[in-house]
Amino acid sequence: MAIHRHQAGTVELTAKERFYREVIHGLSSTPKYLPSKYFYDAAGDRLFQQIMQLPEYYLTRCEHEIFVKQTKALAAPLLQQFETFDVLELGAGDATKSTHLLRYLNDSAKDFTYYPIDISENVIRLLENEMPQRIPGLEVHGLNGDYFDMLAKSYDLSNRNKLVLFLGSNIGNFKRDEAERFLQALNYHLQPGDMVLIGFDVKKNPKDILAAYNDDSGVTKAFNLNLLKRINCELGADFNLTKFDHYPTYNPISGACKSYLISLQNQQVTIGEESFSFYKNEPVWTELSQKYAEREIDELAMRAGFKPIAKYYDSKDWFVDVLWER
Ligand code: AVI
Repeated sequence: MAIHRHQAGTVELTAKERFYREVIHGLSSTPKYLPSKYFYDAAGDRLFQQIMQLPEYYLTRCEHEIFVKQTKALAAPLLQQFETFDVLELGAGDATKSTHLLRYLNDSAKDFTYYPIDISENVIRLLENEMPQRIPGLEVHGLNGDYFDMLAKSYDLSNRNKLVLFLGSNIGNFKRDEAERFLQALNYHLQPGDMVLIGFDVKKNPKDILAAYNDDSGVTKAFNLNLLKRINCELGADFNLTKFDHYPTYNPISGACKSYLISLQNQQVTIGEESFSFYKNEPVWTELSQKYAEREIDELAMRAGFKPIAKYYDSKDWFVDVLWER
């Protein structure tokens, strides 16, 4: 694939070139892996919407319950501490859960602006249209781009205190050291007194966790295989999807829930000019969904320089949203 060269010899990769490079790097590694961030093309977004409705996928329902039943408690520290503020949501998606909190804050007649941040332009456009209809009077300013670039931009737009939402156990898709670095970077981009509300999936009965990533209807399998479909469509590969199976695992000690694609036979796959051999039963690691114990979450707060303020569990204690202060 041709790479674009700019003045002074700097190389700037397009999104497609980066995708290609990361796929080639992952499949050239031992053991093979593919980055889960590439699950989310239009088909992947639709499949993830279906996953969130599955009876086995408890995460969304548990966090939704927290936002519905504990709205007042979630809002209390914010209303006590700030006169005016901004609410930023990283990876806002359809903002279903945050809508409950935003409606409560809006009804409290506080002066605030909601800044949904997402890498999808489409998501931002939809939220800018929809949110004021859901919550009349809500001020919405969508920011389309990289989380930290957009966070910095939000300070250019207003220097009010921030509440940053990072919900849905998105933090679980980072390795533990990556999560720590991400939270340190988040801390670096905030001002003293700012707050973050982060959704963590907690360690629980391993069977309940595994079932969430191995649903009976096969939606999670389709979601995992869609990554190969995307590589076929966008990078001209020739993966045969019927020759790979979905295999999730959960380690109750480490809390790592990992999904793999298993090659069902010895086979050769071509991506552009590259060719890759897969042996029968060879795994390709595609996703980490890390689960945390409460003590591990507190440690993470400390290592990233945040002060824990409050914890909001659902009624089963399966999911927690933690409020930390910078
Ligand atoms: C987006 N993320 C938090 C989901 C998770 O649970 O790791 C993605 C997902 N993968 C399989 N099912 C859902």
